[in-house]
This record gives sequence, structure tokens and C-alpha cells, in this order.
Amino acid sequence: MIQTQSAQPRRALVTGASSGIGAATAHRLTTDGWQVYALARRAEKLEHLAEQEGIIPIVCDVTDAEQVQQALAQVTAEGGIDTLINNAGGALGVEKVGDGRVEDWDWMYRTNVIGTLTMVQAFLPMLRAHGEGTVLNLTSTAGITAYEGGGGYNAAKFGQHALTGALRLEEAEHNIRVIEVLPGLVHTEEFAAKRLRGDAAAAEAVYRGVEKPLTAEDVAEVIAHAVNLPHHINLDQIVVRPVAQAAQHKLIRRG
Ligand code: 8X3
Repeated sequence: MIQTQSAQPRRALVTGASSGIGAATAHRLTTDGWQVYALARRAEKLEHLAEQEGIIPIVCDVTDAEQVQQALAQVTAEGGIDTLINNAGGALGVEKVGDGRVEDWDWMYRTNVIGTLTMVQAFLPMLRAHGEGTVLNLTSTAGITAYEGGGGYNAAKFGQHALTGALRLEEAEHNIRVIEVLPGLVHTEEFAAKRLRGDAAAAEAVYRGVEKPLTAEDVAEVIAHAVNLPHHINLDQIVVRPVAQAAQHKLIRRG
């Protein structure tokens, strides 16, 4: 088995950490012995996370540059991080391009792209100075394959995917490893419900008959594997889907 490179506890910051993949990642890394800053907008949702030793909650909106600077100041004062995991983001709406709502597209671009940008810009100097920094961006299979009703989310995730590719090229000389994890169908509490504007029945229907959609813990397992590998190994793009979803357009439903 390959050993991890450092005897020092690793230190990560995970955005969008109050639920779903972000929360599962914070838990998983902490279980692996990491110290984890769990960042999210909703203080009450972060509270239960903080009960796990090793998790430090920070209330922060990643699209708010001032709040991000405050988070940076706190993390800097407490010794810094070597790994930034940009998970905050989401989808809103399933309208076709012709019917898309500009405010939804705007929200998706801001949370997925500008949020990632703001975090990366704030923490890059720290990661460069560390000497073995890692940025892991959670994009989506929607960031490499467009689909009907996905236009706004596709546009945002393609944007975040492009940012990630450029960043990898630019930061290699600073020895920053840039990993992209692109999940397909993941059954989480909030993703589909938010996208479908709170329609719980429609959200459940997204997963109906799919034998084993991915869970947040499945994706956290993949993330943990990628960031626990020795730093010179870069799983630079990891597409992770349930077996039942052979492609964006091919989802096996039973019953
Ligand atoms: C979520 C994957 O298939 O809903 O990022 O676009 S999908």
C-alpha cells in the first residue's frame, strides 16, 4: 500500500460543508486524522458538524469576498491549510434554454464559478507557500456533457471545469496539485430538492427505480482517496457515476 507523505496532520478547508458531499467529506477526512475547516453559510446546519473532534466550523458565504477574507484571516492565524476543497455550488431549475430564468443562471454562475474563484484567489498564496498544496474542485458530469433541461447548470459547471483546467496548468510550477472530481447522479438530501424549487415529490422521482445512486459518502470516499495519495500523484480528473448511470442519457431504472 502506498503511504501518505507526511506524519503531520493534514489540514483542509471544505466549502459547502453543512450537508451532502461537503459534510460527508469533512467527516471522512476527520476520521482519517485530518483537521478540517467546515465552511458554510448556514450556522445552524454547521453546529452538528462541530460536534466531531477535528472539525472547525466557519460561517461564510463563498461568493462574499469580505467574508472569505475573514475566513482566510482565521485559518492563517491558526496555522493554515494545505488542501482546499471547493464543494459549494448547486443547480437551480430544469427549464430548457429557451425558457431559462436569468436569475437562476446568475445564481448558478455565482455559486459554482465565482465562489470557487473567490476561494481559490484568497487561499492560493497560502497553498503556494506551503510547497505541497492541493486544490480539489467538485464539478459534475454536467460540466463535460450538456443535456436537455441542464443548460444553466451545464454552463456553470462547464465554467468551473474550465477554471479548474486553467488553474492546473498555471499552478503546476508552484507545486499545487489540482484535482477535479466530477460526480454523476448522487442522492443527497438537498441537491434535487433545491434544483426543483422545493418540490419533494419531483426530487424523489429523480432517483426512482435507480438501484444504487451514489451517496454523499461514496463521493467523500473518492475525494479522501485522491487527497490522501502522495502529493506528486494527481488524479487530475475523476468522473464518478453509479453503475446504473452509464452516461448522462442512459440511466437504468427498475420497477
Ligand atoms: C449533478 C449531476 O446528472 O444531475 O451534478 O447533472 S447531474
